[in-house]
Amino acid sequence: MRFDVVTIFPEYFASPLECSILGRALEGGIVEVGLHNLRDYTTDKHKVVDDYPYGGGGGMVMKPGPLFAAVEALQEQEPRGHVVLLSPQGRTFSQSRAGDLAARERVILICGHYEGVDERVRETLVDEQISIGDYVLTGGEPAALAIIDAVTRLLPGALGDEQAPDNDSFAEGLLEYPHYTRPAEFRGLAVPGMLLSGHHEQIRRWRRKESLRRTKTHRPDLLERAPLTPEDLELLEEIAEEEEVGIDE
Ligand code: 9D3
Repeated sequence: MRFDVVTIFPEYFASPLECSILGRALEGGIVEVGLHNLRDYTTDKHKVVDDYPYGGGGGMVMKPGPLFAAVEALQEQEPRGHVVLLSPQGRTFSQSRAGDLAARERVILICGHYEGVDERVRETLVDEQISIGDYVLTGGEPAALAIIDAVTRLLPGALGDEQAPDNDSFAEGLLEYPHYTRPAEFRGLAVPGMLLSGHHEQIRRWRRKESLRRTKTHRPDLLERAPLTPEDLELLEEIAEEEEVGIDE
């Protein structure tokens, strides 16, 4: 799969793309990332990419000309890219949106800046707008990186020998159970005895229960949407009873 990123800060992406799983996926040819400086698609001496808003008011708007020129130049190459504008107005990114993008051969990511982009870019150049959540970034670049990261690790071979991507927390709809490693006691804090018991079936059930407990406490919204088995309902019943005891004591 290939990403093409249109940005006024191509250098922003350099070290994240070299590191860890992303770096290895690039080296192994599992993913390609093309970085395109928007200023290269300007035609004026000062390489201006923004201008004042019609109608007045504060802030600057990204001019349509350079964005159209950049995307049209990229779309001359095969295959055609799915064009995503990173924008606070977009649909919120999620594990399932990552999966949708991972199925595409080519994605063009446009990083916005200033107060936003000229509306004609949105209307005619862009296939989809994506936000990464309800907080204000300085621009679309960190959002583009988050998307490249989440999508790349889903590509076949990207995780190497490490765990399969569909084994993760959000993919299953629950938060992860607590993890421990050596030593068995650290600064007086013990690892739960169950994990040292060697009873694999009991360990599996304990982990599932702790997953459910955490999700109930920290992300009740996820629990509502998660596909729950009859065993899960039984475990949630146990958790509710433990909580009731907690209130009395
Ligand atoms: C006053 C209105 N602001 C919108 C919240 C203007 C504005 C602020 C910051 C417009 C763009 C930006 C820069 N942010 C992004 O380009 C962006 C973003 C984000 O800020 N949060 C979450 N996801 C994204 S994707 C792109």
